[in-house]
Formats: sequence, structure tokens, C-alpha cells
Amino acid sequence: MRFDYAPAPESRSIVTLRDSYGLFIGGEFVDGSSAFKTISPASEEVLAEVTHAGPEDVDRAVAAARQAYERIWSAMPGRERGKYLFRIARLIQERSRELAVLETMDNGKPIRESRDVDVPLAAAHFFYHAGWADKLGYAGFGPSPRPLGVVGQVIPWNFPLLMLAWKIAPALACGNTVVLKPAETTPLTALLFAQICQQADLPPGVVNIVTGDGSTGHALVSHPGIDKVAFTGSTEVGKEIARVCAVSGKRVTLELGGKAANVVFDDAPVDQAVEGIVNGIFFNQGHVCCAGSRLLVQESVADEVLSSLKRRMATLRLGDPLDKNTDVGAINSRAQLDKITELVSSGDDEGAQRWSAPCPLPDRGFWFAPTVFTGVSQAHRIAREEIFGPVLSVLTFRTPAEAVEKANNTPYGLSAGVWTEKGSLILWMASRLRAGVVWANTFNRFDPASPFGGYKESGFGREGGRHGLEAYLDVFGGGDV
Ligand code: TAP
Repeated sequence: MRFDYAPAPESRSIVTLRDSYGLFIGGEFVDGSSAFKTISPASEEVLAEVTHAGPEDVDRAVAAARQAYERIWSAMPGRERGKYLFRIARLIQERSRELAVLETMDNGKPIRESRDVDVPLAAAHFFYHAGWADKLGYAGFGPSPRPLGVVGQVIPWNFPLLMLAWKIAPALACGNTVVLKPAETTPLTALLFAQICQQADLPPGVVNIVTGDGSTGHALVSHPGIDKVAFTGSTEVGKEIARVCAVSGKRVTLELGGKAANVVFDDAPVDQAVEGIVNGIFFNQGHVCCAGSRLLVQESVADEVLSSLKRRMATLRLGDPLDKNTDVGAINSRAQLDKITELVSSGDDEGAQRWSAPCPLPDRGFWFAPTVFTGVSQAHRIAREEIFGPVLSVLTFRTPAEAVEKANNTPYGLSAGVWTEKGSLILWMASRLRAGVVWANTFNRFDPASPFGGYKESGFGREGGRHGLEAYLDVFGGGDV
């Protein structure tokens, strides 16, 4: 029997959108050189006009961050810094509904995900790092590790507020000040976060937000007044940033792309594994760096797993991201939709078999149905390149050794999943998979206390946990350690 869901839209009334937003520099919203529009990817409606920061605006932001670093923040006792972080965390919680609705409007992700994942995790990152602010001397980096200075941070559009929290919380806890550039298509929650900084009475200049496109990001990472660059985004741009920062003396951490293998053995409980596969690739429309975009399934259970998977995919509800029943929201931009479409056509051309969930797509906005490819070989582009969309490539294997070889046959190394009842096999696999995170019988689990980061072309440096603090501290003897 089929049950239809009545629409359950979350109200937009909690969000007060301004017509236009300035740059957040020195604790105030200020005008910049030019402007661009940010739209809802689900409806293509213009949401607001946002300022494009040029090099002179970035210069102003870096100067404000430097002043705040030297006059206030670096000298403030950790205990006091921690109070500001706690206050920000509490404000994120208090304004969580507003943040979730705004994130969904600007990004296109289902409200269920922004409400239950993005915003609570963003608050958790501030709470967690608030706890570290006065305990840095006990983190294993010497008795009194020093901050680095002014940090330039550039983030992508897939988890706008959460990536901001991953960047800003540890930087501030360690005594640095920041200039952050959100992605061009998703600036609005960063600008609401700027209002939260005002509400928390954060000293002016400790956090600065410069909106714009890749040229703003370039102006920021190449600015001589920056001591450290923290970047999350594509491997292509990460490589360019590494070149720009080479021999500049800047510290750099890069969190880049991925092409994770989700490995299902024949003893795994099929229903549980299918939920994990669906969560691994269709969560956030597959716009996830650590998405389980390559399913490696043991040959003896491949047919059973695939037919269960298709049955489950057919029940996914795609549509209005503000509807609380929606599982799959909008693709974030026309450009991303074009990229997904092009890679999917390459899968057709190279001979893989495509199957898409039979869900109707809305007329307006950017949409792509959850899709699975079988008959995929390791040479196919859909098995090698990051699609960053709701598209799964399925390969099979016979032995654990073959699974490891295929899983590691990628230039990336961000994450992997293993599904089996045998603990010994999990440990055997985890020690051989070249991936920063290996999930066992689950997928896409995040915790601020757990370090996250990649091998190979997925970047270097870790975010989160005690390890993540190292990226924001002078642990190599430049300070009074
Ligand atoms: P990118 O195109 O690399 O953009 C990331 C950020 O860099 C955006 O703010 C972008 O600005 C900016 N940017 C573009 N060109 C730049 C340049 N030359 N110099 C400095 N900054 C520049 O990535 P994306 O498409 O937004 O995000 C998707 C990618 O992020 C995927 O590859 C995904 O795997 C990766 N990602 C990785 C992680 C981790 S933790 N490893 C987490 C999330 C996402 P505009 O937006 O204005 O172009």
C-alpha cells in the first residue's frame, strides 16, 4: 500500500531577509565596491543582494583582524575567550530555527538536514572549542602554545554554516582572529552569523566576513597580512592555493575533494547497509566531500543489495527543501547541475547502466533524481571523478584484498565505509584503507571531538578534536612554548 504525505512546509516567517548585505568588517556591516545576487536554488527566486569584496575590501578586513589580534584577542586569557565562544554557541542554539530555514533557502538542502545536522553540529563545534580555550596548555603542544595571528579562511557551499563553524571555532579558541569568505552561492548564514557575533559582543575585528567569488578568495589567500590559510573546497582550487602560498611563510591546511568507497561484505545486514548506502550518497544531494560515491559490494550479494537499494531509492521524496518530509533537496546551482549532468552523460557514453529513482522533478530550480550506475569499471570517469551530486557508481569485488585495492585506487583519500559483522575484518580493512576517516557499519557521522581530514589529493591537516587545534597554534617553537 502506498501512503501519500501531506505537505508539511516549514514557515519562512522566522527569517528576516534584508534587501542587501554589506561586508562585515571591524564589527560593522560596511559598503563594498560592487554587488551580486544570491538566489534560492529550489525556486531561482532572488533572496538578497550581497556585496562583492574587492582587493581593497579584503585589505580593510585583514587590517581590522590584525588590529583586533594585537590589541585584544591574542592577549585575552583563554578563559575569557572561551566565554565568547560559549555565548556564540548558545546564540546559535537560540536562533537555530532561523539559521536552519535560512540555510535551506540559500543552499537548497532539506530543512530536516539543516535543522537536525548542520545547525546542531555548528553549535556543538563552538561549545567544544569553548572548552579548549583555557586548556590549550594541556593539549600536548607545550605549556603555553601561541596563536598564529590572522587567519584567512575560504569555505564551500555544501555546508555553509557548518564549515564556517569548523573554521572559526578552533581559530578563535586558539587566540587567532579571522577573515572568512563564504561561497558565492551561499553567503546568507555567514552574514547572519556576523549578526550573532554582534549580539555576543565579540570584540570588533575578531571575526570579519567578506563575501564575493573566487577572486575575493584569491585576494584573501594571497594577502601578505595573513599568517595562515585554511581552505575547504575542490582539489583544483586547493592546488592553486598551495601554489599561491608556497614560500610565503603562511601556514596552510587544505580540506579537499573525495571519492569514497563504501564497502559492503556478504555478511552485512542488507537493510542496514542499504540505509547506510542511501545516507552515504543521497544525504545533502551528494554534495558531501566524504560521500560514499563508490559502492563496492561483494559479488555474491550484489543482486540482493542492488534490488533492495533501488526499492529504497524509489521511496525517497524529492522536492521543496522547506518541506519537512523532503529527503532530497535542490542542487545548489545551475553550474553544479551542469557538472553532474555532464559526468552522468559520460557514464552513459562509457557503457555503464543508469537507473534513476522515478520521482518527478519540479519545473523551476535545479534538480537531479537520485541515480545509480551499475556495470561500472574502474576506468570510467564516474568511478574516478568527484561528481558531488546524488549519483552512485557500483563496482563489485570477490575478496577483501580486492576490495582494498579497488577502494584505494583513487587519487583521493578522505573517507571510507565498511559493512560487515566481523570486527576483525573491520580492523583489517581500516588499517589498509588510505582514508582519513573509516566508518564501520555507519556512514557520515561527525563529531567535533573527532579529527577529520584527508590523504593524497583530499588535502592535508585535520579539523576537529585535539589534532585540529594544532593547525591554529604555533607548535614549532615560534612562541614561548
Ligand atoms: P571550490 O570551487 O573549490 O570553492 C571553494 C571556495 O573557494 C569558494 O568559497 C570559492 O569561491 C573559493 N574559490 C574559488 N576559486 C578560488 C581561488 N582561486 N582562490 C581562493 N578561493 C577560491 O569548491 P566548491 O565547488 O565550492 O565546493 C565543492 C568542493 O569542496 C568539493 O570538491 C568538495 O569535496 C570539497 N569539500 C571538501 C570538504 C572537506 S572537509 N574535505 C568539505 C566540503 C567540501 P566561489 O564560491 O565564489 O567560487
